[in-house]
Order: sequence, then C-alpha cells, then structure tokens
Amino acid sequence: MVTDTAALRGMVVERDGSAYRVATDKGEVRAILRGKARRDTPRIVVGDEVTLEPEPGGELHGIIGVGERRTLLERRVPEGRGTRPVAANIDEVFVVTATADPPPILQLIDRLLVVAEANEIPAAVVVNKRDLADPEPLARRFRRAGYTVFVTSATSGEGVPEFAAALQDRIAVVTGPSGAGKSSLLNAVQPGLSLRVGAVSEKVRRGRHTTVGAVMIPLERGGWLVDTPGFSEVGLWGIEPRELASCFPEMRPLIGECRYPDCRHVSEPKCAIIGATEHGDIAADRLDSYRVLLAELEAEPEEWE
Ligand SMILES: Nc1nc2c(ncn2[C@@H]2O[C@H](COP(=O)(O)OP(=O)(O)O)[C@@H](O)[C@H]2O)c(=O)[nH]1
Ligand SMILES: [Mg+2]
Ligand SMILES: [Zn+2]
Repeated sequence: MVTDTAALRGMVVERDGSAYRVATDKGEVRAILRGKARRDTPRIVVGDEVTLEPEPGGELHGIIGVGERRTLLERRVPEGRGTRPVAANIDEVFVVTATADPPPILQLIDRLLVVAEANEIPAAVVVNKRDLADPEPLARRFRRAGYTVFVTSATSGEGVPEFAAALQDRIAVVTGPSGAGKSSLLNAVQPGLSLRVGAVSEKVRRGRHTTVGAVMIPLERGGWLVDTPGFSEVGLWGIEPRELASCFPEMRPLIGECRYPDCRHVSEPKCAIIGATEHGDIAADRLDSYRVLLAELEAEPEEWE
C-alpha cells in the first residue's frame, strides 16, 4: 500500500484544546505540535501557515513547521509583562464607525487605528449609515490622515460591493464601536455572516483577561475574517510613548522636524506637528487624540515602557 507522505500545508483557523483546526486544500484537519517542532516553534496562532505531517491512520496531524509571519497582531498580557500573539498574517483592519446613531467617537476610532499601526497592520475606515447623515466630513477627516475610507449603508446597500471587494481573498479584521453596523455590513456582504466578538465598548477595558481565542471565518467569495477579542481589548499593546506619533500616518513624515529630538508634540516650542496643526495640515482633533493616548501611555507602569 502506498501512503501519501507529501507534506500538507494549511492555515490555522482555531485553537481547539491542545490541538489546532487547520484548513488545507484537502479539507480541515486537526493538528498538534510534535517532537522537535514543539520545542522550536513559537506560540502558534490563527492565521499561521503550517506544514503538516499526516499521521497514517491517526486522527491528528503533526505540525512540523510554521511559515514566516507577514504581520502579527499582539495584545498585552494582563498584569504581566510583554505581549501575547493573537493572530498572524492579517492583511487589513477595517474600523467601522456610523455617521450617527450612535454618534462617532473620534478618539475611539483613532485608538483602534493606532492599535493597527502599532502592530504594523494596514488599516482602513468604514463610514457606515451614510443614509442617516452626511458622511463626507467624517470620511474627509480620515482620508486626510492617510486612510482609505469606504462609505457605506448596510441598509440601502450603497458602498457594500466596494467593501466586499476589499475583503475578498484577504485576511481581515472588522472592528469598531458597538452599534456602528458591523454585523449588518457583514450580513450584507454574506448573509449569515456574524462575529461573536469584535464590538468595542466605549469604556476602555484594561487588564481584563479573556479566554476567548481568535477564530478565522471563511468568506464564500474567498478570504477570511478574523473574529478576535484582540481588538476589543483596546489597550495600547505596550507602545512606547515616543513611538506614538509614528502611529499617526499624517504625523510620521514630520517626526524629526521638531526643534527638540525628544519632542512630545504637546507644548514644546518649534514643534513641527503642532505647527502643521496650526496651518491646518493636520486635523486638530487628530492631535487631540494623540495627546489623550500619549497621556495614557505615559501613565502606564514602568514595565510597559
Ligand atoms: N440607518 C441605518 N441603520 C443601520 C445601518 N447599519 C446598521 N444599522 C442599524 O444599526 C443597528 C446596529 O447595527 P449592528 O449591525 O448590530 O451593529 P454592530 O454592533 O456594529 O454589529 C441595527 O439596528 C442596524 O439595523 C445603516 O447603514 N443605516
Ligand atoms: Mg454586532
Ligand atoms: Zn514635536
């Protein structure tokens, strides 16, 4: 009898006890880390591309290798030190806000964008409920900051095809405040599609332990949605205060132009970022968000710095 021993490749879609669910060309399998890989492999997360060794007659495949990660979403460990990987290879984070009902909370949206930037994951904004209020002021604010903006109405369907196209064949996270219309939008993209988590409450939940792991949800037209609590824990992932300005794309090119190399862009003289704000090149409410987040980071305990 010939046994097919060719290495099988797949993507981890969920942790399942001590094993992982792995999607492969030949369907879904369960796999565990074995032998040498167990010692040499970093903590495996959803989105990881793994090489499997089929075990003839066995129920569990062995994971013998993990591909290099294109991106890595990490979250801080509650009351611990350092970070914990949440999901690998996310292509884009979509931050959804409504034009109204609930009113957009700019600082919350900016916070989510900063989390994406800090993890070096591209981010885009979805301005939903365009049927309720003029979406342009909000859309313009984020475009000016350098983000791609999708303007949608899950109710009328306007803008949904463009949003659906942006999800196709990619690995995406959809996040944003509760009530913004995430579930409605995802349902408009694919009926029945829903996330267990992903809602972000206005209240900042810090240091709260969550046992819910990330799960990859397949899209019928190709691609995956990462259903992850990583983004609803809106802590700032151990960003150093001095790195914060680089998480605002429109501020990035000005870093280094300030008079003082250690400028915090708060009240320092000859600050290029404050100057750009006074000239209208940077939105004043983006600088407000920067300062709120900076104060939060500077108040964090030493071990996060
Ligand atoms: N008018 C209008 N209502 C919407 C739109 N999208 C969602 N909603 C409504 O807003 C409420 C919250 O939507 P939901 O999808 O549950 O938001 P989520 O908390 O972000 O998942 C629901 O009552 C939806 O019917 C939209 O584009 N326009
Ligand atoms: Mg929802
Ligand atoms: Zn400055």
